[in-house]
Amino acid sequence: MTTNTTPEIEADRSRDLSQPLEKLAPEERLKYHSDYLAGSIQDDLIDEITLAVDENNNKLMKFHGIYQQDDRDIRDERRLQKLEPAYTFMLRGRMPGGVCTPEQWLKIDELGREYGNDTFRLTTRQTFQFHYLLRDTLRPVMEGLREVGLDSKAACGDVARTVMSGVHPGLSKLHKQVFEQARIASDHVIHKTSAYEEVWFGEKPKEPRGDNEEPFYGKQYMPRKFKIGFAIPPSNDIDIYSQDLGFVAIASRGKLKGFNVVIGGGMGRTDRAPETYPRLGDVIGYVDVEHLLPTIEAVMGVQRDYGDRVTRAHARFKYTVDDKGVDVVKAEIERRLGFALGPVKPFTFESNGDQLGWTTGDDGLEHFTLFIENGRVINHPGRTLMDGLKAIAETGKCVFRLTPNQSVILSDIKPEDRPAIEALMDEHGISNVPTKGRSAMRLNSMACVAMPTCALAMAEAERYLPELLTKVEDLLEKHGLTEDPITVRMTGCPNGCARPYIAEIAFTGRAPGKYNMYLGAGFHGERLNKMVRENVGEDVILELLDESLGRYAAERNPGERFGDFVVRVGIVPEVTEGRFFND
Ligand code: SRM
Ligand code: SF4
Repeated sequence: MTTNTTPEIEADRSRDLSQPLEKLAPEERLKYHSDYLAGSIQDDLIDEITLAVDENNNKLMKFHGIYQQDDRDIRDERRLQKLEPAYTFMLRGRMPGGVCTPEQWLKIDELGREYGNDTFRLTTRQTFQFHYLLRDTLRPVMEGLREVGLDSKAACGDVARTVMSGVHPGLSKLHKQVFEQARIASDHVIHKTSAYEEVWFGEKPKEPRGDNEEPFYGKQYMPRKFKIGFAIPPSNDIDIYSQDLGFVAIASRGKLKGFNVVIGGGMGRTDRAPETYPRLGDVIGYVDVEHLLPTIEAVMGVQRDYGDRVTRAHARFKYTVDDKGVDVVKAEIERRLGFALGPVKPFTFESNGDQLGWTTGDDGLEHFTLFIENGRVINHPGRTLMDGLKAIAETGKCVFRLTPNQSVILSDIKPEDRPAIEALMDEHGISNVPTKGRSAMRLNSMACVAMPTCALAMAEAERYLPELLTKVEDLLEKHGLTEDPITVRMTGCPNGCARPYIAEIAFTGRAPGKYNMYLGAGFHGERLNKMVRENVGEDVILELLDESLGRYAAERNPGERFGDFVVRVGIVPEVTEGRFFND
């Protein structure tokens, strides 16, 4: 680890890696003694007494992209019957920039049908998840993914997660160049341990795992998860200000030159714990493309060495940035880089949503962004989404690009292939046209998974938001706002997996049927929203929406966004600066 640090950083080493292990969080000891994440997972996979794994292996399996869960819909019933919980596993794949070949899509579809209850889920970080996997099916699923060049490394755990990248290839000449950098970054930050191959594929490591197993991470990996994303203006689809480390692409005459560097974003908070809070990242400077990897190492290195390893709730980079101060952290990054960051280059964002429907790129290729409500790929009567996407993948005529808004772009379609794709979409009832039940607000909505699989959910999200929106759509119709894009996001708890704190309207779960309600974020994710009602049910939510949407329809300025309007007219009170959050 680095020894020559900036004086300010050196003055506060109370929580860094130099502390004795016994003073750190239990997870730090677990990682240290885990033989680089192998633990005893292999033994647990064949334990015949239970269908679960033990607590430590459960934590280690997260680094392999797997979470143990139980079906919360039947938890109480099983407890009464004195049965162990209905244990299943969630497996999250790694998919930098969300790019998925038709062959990969078909394999994900096949595995979802065979092992995952006939469904799979697209996530807010451009990847896919299976739920309901039984422990015995984890290895076949891993093998299936491997057959098509996919894995679940670093999809979870205290490492750099799936790297996000602006998704739409038709919107910018820069897309290909930026995606390539995102892919290189993803390969660079991925953890190197051979434990993954050993546990899931029975491959013995060539050498015993020793001190060089993880040249960057070491035995204790990062203090917590670390998230990296690349945005391509004017689209802020990846919500750059919510990333631990973000890169805003800067170009000159269509050629990628470098990136503005954004540090310290994050969403997670805990109710009634003001020491936890969402934070928007700070734009601290500019680097040329050739300095991308050193910059990532420098920024991650600061968090690796100075992040809090005692209190996990305080271990995200955003708290390191606030505790030390942005300027101090920036100076330490520059010291590690050996040069000063350049001045921030101008850029403009317009939206953090997806551009839905058909777009034609400069190269003549066509792209169709298909809205997938809350990322759930499943068949419904009259809308056989899973079958339709499978049929489209079978044509082999498009690339699948998973968007940061849980949807998919059927991309790179030759004009002569478009009629065949459209015919399949029609056949399976897939369409984005904003009509009743397809308001622009719904098309700009996201909900996290929540019940019944998420262990942390306190209220419904994915299963409830569509129903709530149907009621809100009556209000939209009443006020003539059906076609106005307004972002709305819901999560089952305050952790913020659907990035609710940067939605114009947001709900975070408090208890069954009860939500905190937030209003007033910026349309392109540049301003946090603010809590306007605490722990309220549907009646209060609809009443406040009726009033504020009604006023918006009647009193807005030309082109004014809903989030800006509710701030301007004081429905969201006490705004003193552009970036705020206060509950
Ligand atoms: Fe998340 C934990 C689902 C994106 C912040 N998140 C979880 C877990 C694994 C619950 C758990 O720890 O037991 C959820 C699994 C539910 C399930 O049944 O599948 C879960 N998070 C998701 C997904 C699937 C939501 C979705 O509907 O798409 C997203 C998967 C992304 C991916 O592909 O990697 C997901 N989670 C996010 C995001 C958004 C983002 O990264 O852009 C955030 C906010 C950004 C951030 O990290 O600050 C997010 N998830 C959290 C947190 C709060 C972290 C914190 O700093 O406090 C937790 C809880 C934790 O880590 O302790 C969490
Ligand atoms: Fe679970 Fe909460 Fe994340 Fe929703 S926001 S998936 S309820 S952890």
